Parts: sequence; structure tokens; C-alpha cells
Amino acid sequence: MSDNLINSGLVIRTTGSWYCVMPSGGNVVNCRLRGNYRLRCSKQTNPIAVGDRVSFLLLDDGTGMITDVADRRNYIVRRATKLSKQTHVIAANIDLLCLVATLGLPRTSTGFIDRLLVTAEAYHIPAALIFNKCDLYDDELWPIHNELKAIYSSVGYPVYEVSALHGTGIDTVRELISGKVCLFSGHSGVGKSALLNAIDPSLHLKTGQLSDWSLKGKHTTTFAELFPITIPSATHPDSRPSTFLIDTPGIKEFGMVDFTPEELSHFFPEMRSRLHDCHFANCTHRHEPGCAIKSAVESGEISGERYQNYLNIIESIISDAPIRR
Ligand SMILES: Nc1nc2c(ncn2[C@@H]2O[C@H](COP(=O)(O)OP(=O)(O)O)[C@@H](O)[C@H]2O)c(=O)[nH]1
Ligand SMILES: [Mg+2]
Ligand SMILES: [Zn+2]
Repeated sequence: MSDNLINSGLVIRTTGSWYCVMPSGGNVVNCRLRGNYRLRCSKQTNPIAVGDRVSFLLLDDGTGMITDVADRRNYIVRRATKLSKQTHVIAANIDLLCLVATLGLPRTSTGFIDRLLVTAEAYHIPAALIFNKCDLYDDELWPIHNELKAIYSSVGYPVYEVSALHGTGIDTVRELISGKVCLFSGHSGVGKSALLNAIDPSLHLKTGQLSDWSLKGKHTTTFAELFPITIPSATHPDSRPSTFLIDTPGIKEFGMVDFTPEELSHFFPEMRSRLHDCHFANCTHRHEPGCAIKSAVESGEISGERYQNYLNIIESIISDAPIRR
């Protein structure tokens, strides 16, 4: 076999100095990084993360030598160590954050939803809201759900209603995630594992477990992983997996982004589009005169609940500031 054949693929697993690369339409190749490959950014401890698209040479022994890494569309990080300024890239090129929520038990607060959406915005990751356990909704919960759906879809986040238990709405979620690298997030107990099983029954994930991301018992992995899932498709019955879930032990830290109070409104799409109408360029939309955000809240154009969550996040940024900086 020629050793100068350039291939390309997706990094689905990393274990120390080895990278498992899945070429489209081929088998996984274990690759190493060319010795003289430079870190693109010295602030990052790992040059390659799951989700990276790489070019590699196929060597005679069947392993690969990574020669190049494509620019990332986005990536999520955690701090390398508690006090370090360096960051560790958990995953790159995430197509979609699937925020799993419910108005059943345990009920998801809009405060939690908005924090996660802000994080996704800050990382440039598109997000969708999937409300599970809709089989438990009654005449009291449906109107609340519909109100939330109206708010979030008007802001630009698609909202889905499903019941993992009954299998309702699963096809639309399959369509949503098909061909994408997806990060599933949400409180423990909302039904993430049940939902993933409903999407791909071959996963056999345990439900009712306290800790998530125990995909196939791999919860002890210390490295992030992209999990190929099979979406049954009538048109491509035996196509290669192109849909991946991100499985990472660092998922809890996925909330960590540093930004200033002035920057926060950039991560609320309905505020972002009105920022230029505020009297002060550095308006934080709390008490400043001539604030376009406050008047949009008063006129009902911006949800009062989203605005309250905005204020709460600002508060937590300010009270955290001395430690964070
Ligand atoms: N009624 C109802 N219960 C569900 C549904 N989906 C999951 N559950 C239950 O909720 C509990 C937690 O589900 P699980 O998938 O483990 O949640 P996870 O912690 O988010 O992964 C389990 O007892 C599931 O059986 C649903 O759509 N409807
Ligand atoms: Mg689970
Ligand atoms: Zn303002």
C-alpha cells in the first residue's frame, strides 16, 4: 500500500497520542500526529479533539499519520487544570446542541434552559429544545408548554415535543439530528437515555441512572468520544453512520464560558437584534435610560421571563467576577 495516499476523516475518539479517525465510507483508522505538527494555539493543551476533521497518510502498517487539521467551526473547552489559563478542547465542530427538557418530573426551569442556550450562543453552536415526557402533560401543562414554545420558537430555537416512553415525536427528532454531530444535554432524569434509545434502539442505554453518558458502560472513559448512532433510513438502508453523539466525562463543565455583563445580551438573539437602539453603546439593559431592551420587555416583544433570567445571569457574572478574572 502506498504511504503517500492522503485521506480525510472525522476524529471520533482520542486516547493519549492515538486518534481514531473515521473516513467517510471507510473503516476507522488509528492515527498518530506527525511529530512536528505545531499547536495552532498555545493556549490549548490538545491539538486535536473529537469532531476535528483531519487529513492523514495511510501507512504500510495500516495506521495513519495525521498531517493536517481543518479549521474549526466551533469547539467547547474546559480549563486544563483549576488554576490554569490553558484550556482543553473537549469537542469540535458541533452541529447541534439538543437541550432535553420537560415540564413533567423533574421539571426544567427556564433559568436552566436560558443558561444553556447562552452557552451554546457563546460557543456558536445551534440549539434545539426537545421537551420529553409529553405523555404526562395534562390540561394545565399543555398551555404552559405552548407558551414556552411560542417564546423560544420566536427567538429562533426550534421546539419539539416527544415521549420517549410512547415513541411519539421520535421521527421528527431523527430528522432533526440526522447527519449531524449532536451534543445532548439536560438535567438528570429528563429522559435523555430513554430518548436516545428511542432514536436508536441498538444503543440499549440504561435508564433511571443517576449519572449520564454511561453509553454502553463506557462511563469510565477519561477521554471524549463521538458515538456513531444508526438512524434507520428508508433511502440509505446500509449507509455509514453519519450521526454522532458526543460522549464526554467533561460534560458537566460544558457551562463554562467567560464573558462580561456587557457581552451577555449578545447571546440572547432577541436582544442582539435590538442592541443598536439602546442609547448607550455599553448598555447592560438594567437601569440605563433609553434602553431598547427594557422597552421591548415592557411592550411584550421580549419575554419577561427571558429578561428576568438575563438579569439573574448578569448577577451571577458580577458576583463571580473577582474569582473568574
Ligand atoms: N412518562 C415518561 N417517563 C419517561 C419518559 N422518558 C423517560 N422517562 C422516565 O424518566 C426516568 C429517567 O429517564 P432517563 O432516560 O434515565 O433520564 P436521563 O437521566 O436524562 O438519561 C426513567 O424512569 C424513564 O423511564 C417519557 O417520555 N415519559
Ligand atoms: Mg441517562
Ligand atoms: Zn439597553
